[in-house]
Amino acid sequence: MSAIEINFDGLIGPSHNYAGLSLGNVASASNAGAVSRPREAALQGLGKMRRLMDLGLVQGFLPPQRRPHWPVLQRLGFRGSAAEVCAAAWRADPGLLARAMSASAMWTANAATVSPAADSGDGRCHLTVANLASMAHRSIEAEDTHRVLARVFADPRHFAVHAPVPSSYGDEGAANHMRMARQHGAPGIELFVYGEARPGGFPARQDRRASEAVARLHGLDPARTCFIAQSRAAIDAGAFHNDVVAVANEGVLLVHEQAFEDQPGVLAEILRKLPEAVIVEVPVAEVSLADAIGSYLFNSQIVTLPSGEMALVVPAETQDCAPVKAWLDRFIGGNGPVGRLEVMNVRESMRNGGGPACLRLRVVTDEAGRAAIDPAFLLDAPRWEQLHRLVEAHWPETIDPAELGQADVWQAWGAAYDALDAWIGPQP
Ligand code: SUG
Repeated sequence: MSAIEINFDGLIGPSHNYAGLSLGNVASASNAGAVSRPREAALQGLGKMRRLMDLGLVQGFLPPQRRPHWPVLQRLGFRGSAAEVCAAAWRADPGLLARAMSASAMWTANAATVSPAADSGDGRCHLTVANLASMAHRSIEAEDTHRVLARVFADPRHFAVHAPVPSSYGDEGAANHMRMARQHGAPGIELFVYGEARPGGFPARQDRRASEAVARLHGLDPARTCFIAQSRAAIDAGAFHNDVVAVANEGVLLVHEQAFEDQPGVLAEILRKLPEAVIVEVPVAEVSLADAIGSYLFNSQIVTLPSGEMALVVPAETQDCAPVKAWLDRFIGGNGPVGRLEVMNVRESMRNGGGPACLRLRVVTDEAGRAAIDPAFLLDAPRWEQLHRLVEAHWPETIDPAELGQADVWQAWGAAYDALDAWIGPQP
């Protein structure tokens, strides 16, 4: 099967702001209260999409979700007109209103877990929507995410979209899942990384039982599936998702030495299940966990270019951290599996803990599967230009989170969502 990987990036929404909502996410906490720049944020994200398109890759996008999220505010007992509901929620608890206003659906690595046809029991690509149960502002994403994924991947001959697993078991989607295979289209191994929190430490967001449920739903072969405990040291250093300390593409795994609780055992298991795996382990002596997490070295995309060469798509912050930059220069300049470095400016998203890899959901499919995807969510150059213009016209320039309670702030987002909905068009 000639397979292709499509990256579906989250279009950063007009409500993008810094409310400090994610315990255990160091960037989110340290930028809490800062003024955000939603238009610039969305244009930075579009810039990344365009670069990957120009490198010859297939690029899709998922739209931002409407905020404020009225259903959750209503379920919390706020009644009246939109303005009354928001004013009352703000008076009751500004943090509560901020949670209903987050643009966090931009991080589509948390939208779902995806298993390509070559791994699943029935030869279809399976997607399970993530429940994001651990964080209040993220748990409200699942319903709309399910709706949009069911639309994008509606063809049951190629895709199966599953509802989230019950919220008693936290599931954060692809951010805690890696797939390795000789090539995208070949049968591969699937690696599910879960957390076990230390009492008094940061929360572990991924429950092993959720990962096991996803593997069952996708019909994965147990002989080609690994369940891996994330290291507590990594969680406590701020690696709230595995994709902050590891990234894989085809046969290559790039991983920090302190990513997993039983690192030697995990690496041996990977090599046993996929003997051709190439594991690049970054030693703590060269890059500390703090530098890995501060620079988001591992929150990179490794992509296979049409030439067969691999590129590493890193955030600009990696260039500001001397040990990380030195490691990258050696890695790319050496004889390793990755020959090309692409540096991206996604600083607005990064300040909330979302690097290049957080912003994308990868879907491996074949030509027939690609043809079955709703084309409204795929980009070519003219459509990218249109989306760019739409963002320039409708996204606000700045948001001060201290002003989220003011009606004119959130009312302005409505025109942006309406323009985007009109551009995407109705369900075929
Ligand atoms: O869930 N930040 C997100 C970042 C998600 C990154 N995704 C991956 N690693 N794949 C989170 O912690 C911060 C929102 C705020 O504080 O306003 C936030 O939700």
